[in-house]
Amino acid sequence: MNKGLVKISPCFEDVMPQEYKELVEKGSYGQDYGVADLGSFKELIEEHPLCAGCGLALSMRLILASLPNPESTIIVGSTGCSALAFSQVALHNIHSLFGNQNAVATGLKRALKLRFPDEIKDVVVIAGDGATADIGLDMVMQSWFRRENITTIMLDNEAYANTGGQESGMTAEKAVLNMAPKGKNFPKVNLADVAQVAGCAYVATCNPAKSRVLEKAVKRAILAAREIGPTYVQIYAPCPTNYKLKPDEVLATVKNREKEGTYPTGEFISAKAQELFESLEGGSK
Ligand SMILES: Cc1ncc(C[n+]2csc(CCOP(=O)(O)OP(=O)(O)O)c2C)c(N)n1
Ligand code: SF4
Ligand SMILES: [Mg+2]
Repeated sequence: MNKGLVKISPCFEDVMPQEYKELVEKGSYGQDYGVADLGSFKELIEEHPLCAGCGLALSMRLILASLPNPESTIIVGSTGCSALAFSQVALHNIHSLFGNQNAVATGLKRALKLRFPDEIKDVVVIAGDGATADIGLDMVMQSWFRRENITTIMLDNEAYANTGGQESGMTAEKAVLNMAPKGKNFPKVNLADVAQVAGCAYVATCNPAKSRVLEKAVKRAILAAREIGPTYVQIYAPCPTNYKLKPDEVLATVKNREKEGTYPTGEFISAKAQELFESLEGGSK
């Protein structure tokens, strides 16, 4: 994408929302922007359909502001709450059938390499925990085993939120949800460790309460996927609707989970990724 595609036609200038105008004028296209620049523009504009306080909405806003190359990034989404927000985002994105996101991203990345061998095209999957750790796990794992140059970002709200609150593999043991009224019987899947064993060059767990940590993880993951191989970022992004939190309790919940050690942030950096990050010498924020 280039700025020309989001430019406002003169005849619509008086009806376009202010925040869209700000995105066109001050957005990150072609610049080394980061989460600190949010406030002068929003990559995800306010009128998105996600619930008030949704951890996904906040996380997506931070992810989108952290992309090192937004105009040449293609997001591959999957069915679930996050998919509903993409129509409010001025970036290339593809909606894939639920669970197929890593297969679609793999084909896309390979095709882009052939079609544009001299250009950087980042392919980034953004999908829910159900799409990533359960129904799409086969495709996720195959993309890691085959060392595909794509980044997978899981928005982990620990539930199938969009379908009313079923438990997912990422739901914590004993957690009670609308459609898991007796509490979950099994432990939470440790997909970050699985990603490491399956060949990811870089793995991070983070949350939207630490926006700088999230930004660094997303940038590192995308840069390492470009040069080395698959990368995985897992973001704890609670769902206030299904977990019956007030909208303003979401960030406190994230912080508490980190403090009590039930959802820590962390990184795994392979030797090759370490070499790459050192060679970049802080070149991008
Ligand atoms: C192939 C297929 N299977 C099942 C569904 C129903 N479905 C839609 S969203 C969803 C749950 C999504 O959960 P998750 O990936 O965690 O995203 P969230 O809504 O929690 O953000 C399911 C099971 C579907 N749309 N397509
Ligand atoms: S149901 Fe939960 S995850 Fe979905 S939009 Fe609402 S708060 Fe967000
Ligand atoms: Mg979910």
